[in-house]
Amino acid sequence: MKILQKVLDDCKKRNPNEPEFHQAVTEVLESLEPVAEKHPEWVEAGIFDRIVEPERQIMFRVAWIDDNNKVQVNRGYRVQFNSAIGPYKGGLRFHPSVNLGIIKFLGFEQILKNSLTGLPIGGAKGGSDFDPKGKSDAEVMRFCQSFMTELYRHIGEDTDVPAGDIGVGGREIGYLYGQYKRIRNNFTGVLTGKGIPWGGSLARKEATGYGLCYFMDAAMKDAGSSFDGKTVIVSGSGNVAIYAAEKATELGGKVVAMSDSNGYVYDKNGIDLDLVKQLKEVERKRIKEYVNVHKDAEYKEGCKGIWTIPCDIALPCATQNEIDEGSAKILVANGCKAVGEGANMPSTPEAIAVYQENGLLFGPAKAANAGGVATSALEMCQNSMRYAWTFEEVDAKLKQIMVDIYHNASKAAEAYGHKGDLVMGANIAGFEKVAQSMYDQGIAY
Ligand code: NDP
Ligand code: 2IT
Repeated sequence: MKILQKVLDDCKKRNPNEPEFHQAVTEVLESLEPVAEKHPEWVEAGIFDRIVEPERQIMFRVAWIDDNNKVQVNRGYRVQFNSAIGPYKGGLRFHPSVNLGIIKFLGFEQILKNSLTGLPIGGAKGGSDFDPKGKSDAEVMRFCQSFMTELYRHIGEDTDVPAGDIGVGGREIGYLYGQYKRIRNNFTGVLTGKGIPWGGSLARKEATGYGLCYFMDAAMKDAGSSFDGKTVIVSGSGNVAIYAAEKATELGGKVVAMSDSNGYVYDKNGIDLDLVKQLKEVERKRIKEYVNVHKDAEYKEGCKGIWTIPCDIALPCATQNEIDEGSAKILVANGCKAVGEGANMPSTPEAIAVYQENGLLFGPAKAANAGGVATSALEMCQNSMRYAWTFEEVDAKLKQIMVDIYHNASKAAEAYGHKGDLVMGANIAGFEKVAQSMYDQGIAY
């Protein structure tokens, strides 16, 4: 890197102790060096320096009372990263590992991902170090109400529209929405992923996982391949994982393993998804319970071991940096031909290098998992119209969006002399629109 090295150095210096944020920014700036060469006017206007600095970062105390009448304190975050092409948009993550650096890496990725969808949404992310696991519904509700009692003043249907992410699903969005409406006396599309009877979009729940498979299907078709007859591994067993497994199966693949943060199940007969849905969506239990029903399936402690199972296609759908160099090498040695990222930044830079050196088809997160936020934008659109499309209508739009993202990323990579490099293609295709918009709008932020 020549032109952008200083941007990266300054960013790291200004944001110490945020390794995930550094990782996300490094990958993007490395991809954008040829764009900086082609657009000296963007360098001159400080577009690169500005895009790595959030427009606004909000941190707040969230106090709530647990079932034993004890006061608990968590920290809430909302990082409004970039509003060049639309209102801030991105999920909320509730997980004990959440800190500012993680929210910033997610918010930064979200800028380019949201641009790739072709829809008018800026980039943001938020959340808390609150752990919903093991909490009663009443505790989760009190936490969400307290969280929203601060957050409401920073968001709005044309300002910032949060949604779900790890630890935030339909239940949490419901409690958050109820509190927002109560405070504002206002029924608007301020959150997405809402329940279907109260303004949610059909197919939003399925969208990230389905979209991942639509993206990989388009990419594999271009390479003369498909899901049909392939062995697939899906890590995680949350929202993204379940619907990635469902669509991969529908497209002819056989999903043989899924996981949670404790361990993984291997079912050589193909994962019983109805059981996984029952365990995870309804009963909120651990994946190890799977083997109580399917006695011939195996459960192993430790989630990393899932990558040692031979597969043709790997779909990491749990969390960041879940595939390291060692796991990537094992995947390759076992004959894996394609990796599609449902989670955000699930592969370390060293793992990505292994995929690329070995010619794997690699669908990077900000392109491959954009179907969730794209469908959130479709939910916003329906809310604005006060109208609702059918499942089939939303699903058809989602599919078209994912095919378009694949082709746009693929074309951008080729245009810059890196045919087949979807990491570079996605970063460039997502960035160009945001950069031009920031340039047109002057030194606004
Ligand atoms: P969920 O909370 O529904 O599920 C998360 C899954 O990942 C669970 O199975 C969880 O296991 C596992 N997991 C979480 N943290 C870890 C960890 N540190 N190590 C191993 N496993 C872990 O979240 P989602 O399915 O919504 O999100 C999964 C990924 O997809 C995240 O990276 C998220 O950012 C990304 N994503 C989500 C979108 C969405 O629309 N929801 C859109 C685009 C990307 P356990 O139950 O044990 O914690
Ligand atoms: O990472 C993501 O794209 C999400 N968690 C979805 C965000 C959204 O606003 O739907």
